[in-house]
Amino acid sequence: MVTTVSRNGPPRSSLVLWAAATLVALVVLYFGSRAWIGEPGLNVVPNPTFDLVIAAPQPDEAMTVLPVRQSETVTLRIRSDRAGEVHVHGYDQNVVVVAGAEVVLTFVAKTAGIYPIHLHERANPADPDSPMAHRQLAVLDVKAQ
Ligand SMILES: [Cu+2]
Repeated sequence: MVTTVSRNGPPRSSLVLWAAATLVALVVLYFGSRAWIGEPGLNVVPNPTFDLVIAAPQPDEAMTVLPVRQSETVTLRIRSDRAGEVHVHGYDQNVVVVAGAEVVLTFVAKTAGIYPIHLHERANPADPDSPMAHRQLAVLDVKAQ
């Protein structure tokens, strides 16, 4: 019995590996270049989702900067240990939060600038007549296109 093997190029398994490696390289280049378009040193991803956690005794993310490019969709995933309302000042975006639940707020970052994100809650949660407190959770930094 004679077995004839003919090949026109590298074995098939080698071709699949090269194709997969090339695809991975292209994906890395594509997303790498997109991240690179932002300001140097600023990690800006397209249409970002940010997780905000509101936890006792008070939010401690006041200086957290959330970088976004203008015209992109921003999603805030918010988990809270208390009742209140999260407000993106300047964009006039609000969402009610309750203790133990996660809520999602999505909007388009139409205008460039710096916008504070606050938790609005009663200064004294035990007193429903106490004034509203504005506790800063983070800052939205919308970069002009
Ligand atoms: Cu406020």
